[in-house]
Formats: sequence, structure tokens, C-alpha cells
Amino acid sequence: MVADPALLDDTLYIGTRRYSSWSLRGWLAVRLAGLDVRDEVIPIQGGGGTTAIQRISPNGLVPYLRHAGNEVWETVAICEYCAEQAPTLWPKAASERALARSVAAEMHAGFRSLRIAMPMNLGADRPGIGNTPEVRTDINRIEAIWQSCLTRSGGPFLFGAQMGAADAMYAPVVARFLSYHPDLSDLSRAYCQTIRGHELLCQWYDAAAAEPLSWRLDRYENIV
Ligand SMILES: N[C@@H](CCC(=O)N[C@@H](CS)C(=O)NCC(=O)O)C(=O)O
Repeated sequence: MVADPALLDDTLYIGTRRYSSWSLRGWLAVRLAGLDVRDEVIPIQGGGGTTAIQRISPNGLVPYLRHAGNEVWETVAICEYCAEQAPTLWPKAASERALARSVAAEMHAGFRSLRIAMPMNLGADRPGIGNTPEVRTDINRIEAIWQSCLTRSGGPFLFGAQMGAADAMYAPVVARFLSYHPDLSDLSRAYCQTIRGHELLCQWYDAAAAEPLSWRLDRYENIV
């Protein structure tokens, strides 16, 4: 079969780095796996209304990966694809791998209250905003997951010494916690510092800070 020429262009399509939490997850998985793909940033309009993304991506959303003639969308699918290339994205032991997949999937499917009330904005400092009982319930569950994984593995990442797919899934939660400053345990705060200090997070934050001001959106900048 002859590959579609458009799919030969190995590219990870992502949204505005300042805001696009799903893009951060997909980008981390791709970079942790060492895939040789270029990044193409499409400034998002928010609410799924970005026509440039709808034209390119099968589900009308980013991240969207084209690699080696394959196309992959939905962040958990991108994580799984990357882990096929670099199996160390998931833990080696089957029991730990099952746990890592479960907590990654729980992030993908859940924590809606947190995601709505505390949208990711890497430039924001908003202590106290979004501090509702529903958000606290989400945060309590996230802290329980982190505590369980870090205690089992010994840290500093959820499943041991290296950042993996599960950490990639929770990295935008860390970014939210650093902006919104909810009450957290010492263990959670230490984990946030570990993730923020990782060189890939530093690269992402630096690139986000260099994005044009014209990409900024009122809906993400002016939250009360
Ligand atoms: N379930 C999707 C969610 C992806 C998603 O919602 N992406 C947002 C950016 S964070 C998007 O593409 N927004 C496009 C827009 O706002 O027009 C996934 O896991 O990849």
C-alpha cells in the first residue's frame, strides 16, 4: 500500500503552549520516547472552535501525531503509541504497569471539576480561585493517587527514577497547582517541584513564555 504523502511529514500538532494542557501531555510522551518529529503549534481559540485544527486533526483537537506514516490522536493513544517505541514510558513490572495505565486513564477521563475551574495558564498566579468543594474532591483523589504511587515506587516520579507516561498525564495538573496554589501535602508539593524542574517542563515553559502576545485569549487570561 502506498502511504498518503501527507502522513510522511512527521509532525506533532499542538496548541498554544500557555493553555493547551492536552498538548503538553502528548508532547511529553513524544519527547520522552525520543520520536524524531517536528512540533507545529496552532494557536487555539478554545472551546474546540479552532478551524485550523479542525482542518488537520481527525477529532478536531490537539495533540495530533503523524509519525512514520501513522496518525494518532487522543492523548492516551499517543502515550500508548509512544510506549510502543520506548517501552520505558510504562513501568517494567506488570502490576505497576497496570497501575500506571489506570491512573493515566483516570486522568484522561476525569477530574472535570478541576479542569474547568482551574484552566491551565502557565503565566497565571491565581491563589484561591477555583477553590470549590467539587474541585477539592478532585484534588483529594489526585493527592491519594500521587501518594500511593510515590510511596510504592520511592519516587521522585510516580513510578520511580524516570519521568514516564503517568507523569506526563499529570504534568498539567502540576502546572495548575503551581498557578492556583491549593492546599497540598508536603509530598504533593515535592512532586510538583520534581515535575516543574524536569528539563522537558523547563523547555515547554520557556517556549510558552516566548509565544506571541496576540495568541493570548481573554477567556483564559481573565478568570475571576
Ligand atoms: N480528549 C482529547 C482532548 C484534547 C483537547 O481537548 N484539546 C484541546 C486543547 S487542550 C483542543 O484541541 N482545543 C481546540 C480548540 O479549542 O479549538 C485528548 O485526550 O487529546
